[in-house]
Amino acid sequence: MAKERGSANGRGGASARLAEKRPAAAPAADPALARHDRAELLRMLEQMQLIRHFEERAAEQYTRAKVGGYIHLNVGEEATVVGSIAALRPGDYFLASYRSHGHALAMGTTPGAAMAELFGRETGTSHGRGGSMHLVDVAHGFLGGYGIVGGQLPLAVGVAFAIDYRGESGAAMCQFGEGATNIGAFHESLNAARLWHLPVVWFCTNNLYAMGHSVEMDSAVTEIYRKAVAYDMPGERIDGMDVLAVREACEAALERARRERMPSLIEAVTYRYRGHSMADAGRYRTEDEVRRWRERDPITWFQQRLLDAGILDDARAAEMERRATEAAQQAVEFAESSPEPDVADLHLYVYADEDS
Ligand SMILES: Cc1ncc(C[n+]2csc(CCOP(=O)(O)OP(=O)(O)O)c2C)c(N)n1
Repeated sequence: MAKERGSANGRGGASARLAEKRPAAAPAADPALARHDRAELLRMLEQMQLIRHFEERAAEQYTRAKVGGYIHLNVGEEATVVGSIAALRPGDYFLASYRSHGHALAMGTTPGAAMAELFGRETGTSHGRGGSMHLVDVAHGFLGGYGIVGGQLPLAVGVAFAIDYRGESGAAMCQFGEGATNIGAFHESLNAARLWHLPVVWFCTNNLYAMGHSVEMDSAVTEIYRKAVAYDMPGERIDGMDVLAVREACEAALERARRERMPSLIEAVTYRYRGHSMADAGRYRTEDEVRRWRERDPITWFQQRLLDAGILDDARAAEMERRATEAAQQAVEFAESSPEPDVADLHLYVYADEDS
């Protein structure tokens, strides 16, 4: 059932081919825009801008030693974040990898609570106990970022099983990198989901590298969507720099999950501009490759489409940019001025209590 849509395929050199694919100018008529509400389109742009600014401020704060542990940014991958989450409906759940600041924000976590969690402050989403790799916001349906590669996949099976068991109408969406598709839990999870007809969408963010390993170095099958064939479920490769392509593929897959109890595997091809985490010299890729992907920037591209279609004008674009910058700055100030957890509370949140 696997198919490919709108992207290059084949082993080797995927990065170069995908980077060259985009036409320089947006087409005069943009039918994808016409399928969406104007306010929704602007909201998606606004979210991508916020995520970009939040991430850049987070990186800056990390270099000032305000953030402990590691941070993994999804700068460059914003269309995969916003497109997939825009496809969710109330009652759906989302699980992600450790590269999940943007996911938390798109799910509705306030920038202040997300930044405070990075700073390890009491006002963070997990009272500062989780940090960057373990953001979680159950009230908004965000069931967490996970530091163990692929650790979220078996959990998503459990969430989808619970949805079915309780007779709920939603679905679970589970994001992970392409590196995670080489571990046992990926295969066990897809198998169980298909076998038990669970309402789950597997969303692979293929940014072409797992730390310093290119996809060609670590996966026998480099077109990740084709791994769906092994579990007899639909698989699709999409352009992860195109927020609307991501949203539409995810909407279709979520609908299939909710109505037909048929899981799917979506592979969104994208690129992280920054290093794997903050300490990464990036010797495994060339500056020219990074530059070519930056030319396909998902935010600039989407904004230009909205300008070309008359949905946005320059003044409003500048105002949106200003608001995103300000929101990220306010998040830093909120985190900075928030209290550290009290040492007397050290024992809290180790085990769930009956109310949680
Ligand atoms: C089980 C496990 N093995 C190894 C690691 C170390 N590690 C952290 S991220 C990473 C690469 C994962 O790459 P990918 O799944 O493609 O996601 P990306 O970081 O590119 O978003 C590795 C090997 C880990 N966190 N967990």
